[in-house]
Amino acid sequence: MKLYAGFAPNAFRVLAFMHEKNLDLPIEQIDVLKGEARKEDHLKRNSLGEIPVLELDDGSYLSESIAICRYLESLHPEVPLMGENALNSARIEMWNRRMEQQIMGPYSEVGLHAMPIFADKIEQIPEYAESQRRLTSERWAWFNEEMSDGRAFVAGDTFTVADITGMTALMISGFLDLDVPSDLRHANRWVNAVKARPSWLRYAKPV
Ligand SMILES: N[C@@H](CCC(=O)N[C@@H](CS)C(=O)NCC(=O)O)C(=O)O
Repeated sequence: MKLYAGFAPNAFRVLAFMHEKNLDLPIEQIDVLKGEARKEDHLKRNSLGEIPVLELDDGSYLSESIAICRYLESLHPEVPLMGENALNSARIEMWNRRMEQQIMGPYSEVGLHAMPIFADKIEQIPEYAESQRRLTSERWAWFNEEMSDGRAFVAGDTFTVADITGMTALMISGFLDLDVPSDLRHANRWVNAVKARPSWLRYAKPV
């Protein structure tokens, strides 16, 4: 197996997931900023022209960060990051979706609609970028309220893939200069905890 990845938020999701599981795979670097993900070579791997992509031993490809994480979790159940029983897995899935849609979503939209690199990918609407920018604060306020019960991580007492998805939003927030509001005590407690993870220290900046 080989992972096509690079310094980009969704690639971070898989790289951090592997790091948390102490899992090593050969990695081929794709430079998103240089447009390498949209080149013909890579379009053969993923018709959407995106990373991450996992190349399997039979030569086929798997895209979508969460699908790749799911596959790696099945092959390497230790350390479990996606749950260990029906209810626990469902709760982690619930929180992963929430972090993806409620927290990471607005950040991704700001990036897509405001960063020059995406100008030829979608029709950028600056007003929409601004409204999504404002929405990030509202969503963090919601998250802060959720975390006010004192739990250590997004889905409970242990670190899971839902935290990694949240960390991905933090990575985008760094590109956009759009931090978590400093007065949100519980949200910032979580931010400090995840920013101390080895996976963050290793992959949240270019390597
Ligand atoms: N839904 C996909 C999203 C993948 C994606 O958006 N990848 C971005 C990097 S974060 C990309 O490769 N963009 C390349 C480009 O737009 O040129 C996933 O979860 O893997």
